[in-house]
Amino acid sequence: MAKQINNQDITDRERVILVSIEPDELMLPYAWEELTALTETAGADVVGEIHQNRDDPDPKTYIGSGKAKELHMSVLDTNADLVIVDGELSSVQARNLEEEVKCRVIDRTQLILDIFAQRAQTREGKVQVTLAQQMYLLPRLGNLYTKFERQQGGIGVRGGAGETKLEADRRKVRDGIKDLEAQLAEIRATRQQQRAQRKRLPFPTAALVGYTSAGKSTLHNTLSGSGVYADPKLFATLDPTTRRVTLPDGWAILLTDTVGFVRNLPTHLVAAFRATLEETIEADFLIHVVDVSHPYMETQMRAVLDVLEDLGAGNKPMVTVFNKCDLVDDHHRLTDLILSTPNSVYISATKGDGIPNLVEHVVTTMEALLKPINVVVPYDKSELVAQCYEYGRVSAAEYLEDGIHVVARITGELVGRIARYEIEPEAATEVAAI
Ligand SMILES: Nc1nc2c(ncn2[C@@H]2O[C@H](COP(=O)(O)OP(=O)(O)O)[C@@H](O)[C@H]2O)c(=O)[nH]1
Ligand SMILES: [Mg+2]
Repeated sequence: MAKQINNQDITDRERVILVSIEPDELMLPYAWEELTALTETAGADVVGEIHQNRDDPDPKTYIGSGKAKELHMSVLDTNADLVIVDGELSSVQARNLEEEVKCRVIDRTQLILDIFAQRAQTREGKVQVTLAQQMYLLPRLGNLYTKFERQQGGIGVRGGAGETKLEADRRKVRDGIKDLEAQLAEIRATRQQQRAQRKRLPFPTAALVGYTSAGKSTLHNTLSGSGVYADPKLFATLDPTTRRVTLPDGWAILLTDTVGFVRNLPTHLVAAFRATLEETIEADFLIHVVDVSHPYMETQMRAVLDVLEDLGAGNKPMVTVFNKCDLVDDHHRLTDLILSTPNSVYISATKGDGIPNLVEHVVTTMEALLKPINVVVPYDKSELVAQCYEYGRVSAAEYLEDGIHVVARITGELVGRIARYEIEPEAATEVAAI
């Protein structure tokens, strides 16, 4: 079994200073917004930002030494615990910068890996993230040592005499990677089976997908409010990113917030990222949140749809939400988008504009997923009838001698439990006539 590496870089509510060398002025606000959203997703607070405009990072300290001094002052002023650099650091840069600012320094990749580690739920997801963490570590091992590598072991030690500590460590990590890859292959072989066994809830479920900082978490909060769960036991097993959303007529869906797509995701993190999206495969339908004010909106939408397609979630019903409409002055553009995108709405998650319209679309999408049933449920199984009321839409119910006759539309999961009491439509009229 692989060693589980969980959330090793960031702990709750750490105070973080962000560092960027983004040279493109147009992109800088988006870079800040994204890195902030990622930091908050990891559970930390941003207390400062330091920018240096440069095309290439400084090979020794990432930012120039003058900026590094400024960063050190900023760390002292804000009492920060951690610095996060919006790029990839070599271990030389990380070590030098840490010495300069007297504070822990991590890069964007470590931050993303941290979030993935927090969010991965399935065994496959966890193994996938551990694998990405090991791959990140491997090329950085060399620089963790001084140039005087120690000789390790002697005769009889695996690897033989003369193997340096560095070589031994690299070998250990490589062996670990091989082992994780083997585990993945084995998990994939049995995946279908596991999915079938997983206990599903009778609620319709939806997942929020879209780019980081599109506004998924804001919308998740807006929609779920602080609803009290009807059945605490049922929800005790849910992960904290899933909440119940009560719809206007009293029915509910379960809504999961996902990590979100990341701008310029390092390629070696793609597999781990996909593993965190597994809940979207389980969801009955998707809510695709798009930042309508973003200059690369179309590219981002395309990327999201392509990955969903690859994951086998391409055919799921989807509501497209053009968010942050408060930042768009061109009203025609918004209406054109709505007209050219099926089942779409525009909203402002922060201002609350368009939320009732979105809820209407959610309701219609959910209703289309319910399946019709016509059953006579024996009295000793009457809890099934209660569930029809709670999780579906009951159009008729009648207490008969041998059971409760119910005509309703319910979720696929509940259909599985109740289908054996199904009656023929003709039989139904007979029953009703008695
Ligand atoms: N102007 C504006 N900002 C928004 C809106 N929705 C979200 N934001 C901001 O966008 C940033 C990212 O939002 P967040 O919900 O964390 O995005 P996520 O990464 O998709 O979960 C936050 O600063 C939000 O306050 C909106 O409708 N209008
Ligand atoms: Mg979020």
